Amino acid sequence: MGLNDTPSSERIHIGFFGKRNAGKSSLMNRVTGQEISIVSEIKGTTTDPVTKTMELLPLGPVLMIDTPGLDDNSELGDKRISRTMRMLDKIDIAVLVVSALEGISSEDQELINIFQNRKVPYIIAYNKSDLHHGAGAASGNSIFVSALTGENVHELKEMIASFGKDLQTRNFLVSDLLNDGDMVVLVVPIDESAPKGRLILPQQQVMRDILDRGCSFACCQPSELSSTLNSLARPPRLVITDSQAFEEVAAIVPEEVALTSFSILMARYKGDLDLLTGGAKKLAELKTGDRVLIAEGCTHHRQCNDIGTVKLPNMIRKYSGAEPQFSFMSGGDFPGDLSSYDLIVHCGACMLNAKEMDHRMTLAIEQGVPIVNYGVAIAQMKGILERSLKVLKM
Ligand SMILES: Nc1nc2c(ncn2[C@@H]2O[C@H](COP(=O)(O)OP(=O)(O)OP(=O)(O)O)[C@@H](O)[C@H]2O)c(=O)[nH]1
Ligand code: SF4
Ligand SMILES: [Mg+2]
Repeated sequence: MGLNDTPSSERIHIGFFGKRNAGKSSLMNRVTGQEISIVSEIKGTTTDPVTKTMELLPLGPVLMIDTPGLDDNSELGDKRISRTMRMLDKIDIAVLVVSALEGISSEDQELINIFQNRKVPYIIAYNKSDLHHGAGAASGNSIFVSALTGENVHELKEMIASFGKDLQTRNFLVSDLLNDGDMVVLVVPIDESAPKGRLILPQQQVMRDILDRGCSFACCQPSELSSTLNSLARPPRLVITDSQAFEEVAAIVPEEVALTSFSILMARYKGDLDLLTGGAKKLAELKTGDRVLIAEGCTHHRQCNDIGTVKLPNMIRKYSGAEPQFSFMSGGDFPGDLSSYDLIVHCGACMLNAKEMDHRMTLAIEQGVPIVNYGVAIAQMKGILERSLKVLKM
């Protein structure tokens, strides 16, 4: 990801699904205007999801995802299908590509049922309209297109954009808590877990949101916090700290100044803060032998380092006074069956889009398993959760 790019987690995800040879790759190439995905007359050409970021006006930044055909019955095909199904967890809008010559097959109908069950808005694109006489115009959520001639591809893009409009009622990270002219202090410890030469995504996003609101911020390490606060003409509206420095920062920031953490703001932005604070209560109740799933949204976790694997389990042992059994998972792996767990502790999900985190939380709710995230869990165990939630309730 370049510095100037919108991160994928903030983009609307648009997936192309359908049978092999329906023309998914051809159509995605047409829509993006680039030869991103390989096209051939051989069935099963696309074997792994292929993605392309683009600006889809008037919608804004999107991520286009081409998927393998879902009608492959081989053993390898089963793996592809499960990977494509996992893709569905993060799709905001689906384009079902159907050959206009063949019409909707049973596999297509199965996909439609899945879209409907998961409430994913979908468009049916009848492709290869150049070969099909009597191809109609767009109606409702279906449209006749030709990836070969480009017919109606512009209309398809407009249809996608109009389906996406409803998704744009986006949440705010912090700007809704601020008034004109407010000043915010950000505390960013630069320790060995900080990436070299840059700030991490949640910090960048908070800064951008403050700027968008026309407010300002000062940013310092914990060791400079006292002097930074002293240098201000009046107390800041809010102090936002990295969770790991929470205790140290809480001791410095006067009680009457609002204090919260990047990860609590992130939890409110991406997730269901009530659900996560509810899940935090379970930490104190854990017993020896209880099963705790620690789940991370990406595998490279440069930003998270050993928080999930080392620091959190140690904190949890100490806080609960028990020896729970920890399991770890990262990246796209998130089990559909959570019933064997007593608690799920999820990372801040900065690399996951809201849709995917939503899906994970829904699984936890449906199966009655408490879920908490790193930031909320750390705040709870350090005894500062209440204080950091206060500003959000005003
Ligand atoms: N005539 C015509 N041929 C098309 C059109 N779109 C795709 N094709 C052809 O259909 C064949 C399959 O196209 P792909 O885009 O590879 O299909 P796919 O759905 O991605 O297939 P898999 O990756 O195998 O699942 C290719 O030979 C394309 O040239 C179209 O609009 N009209
Ligand atoms: S918060 Fe989760 S998604 Fe973000 S870097 Fe850490 S492990 Fe990856
Ligand atoms: Mg393909």
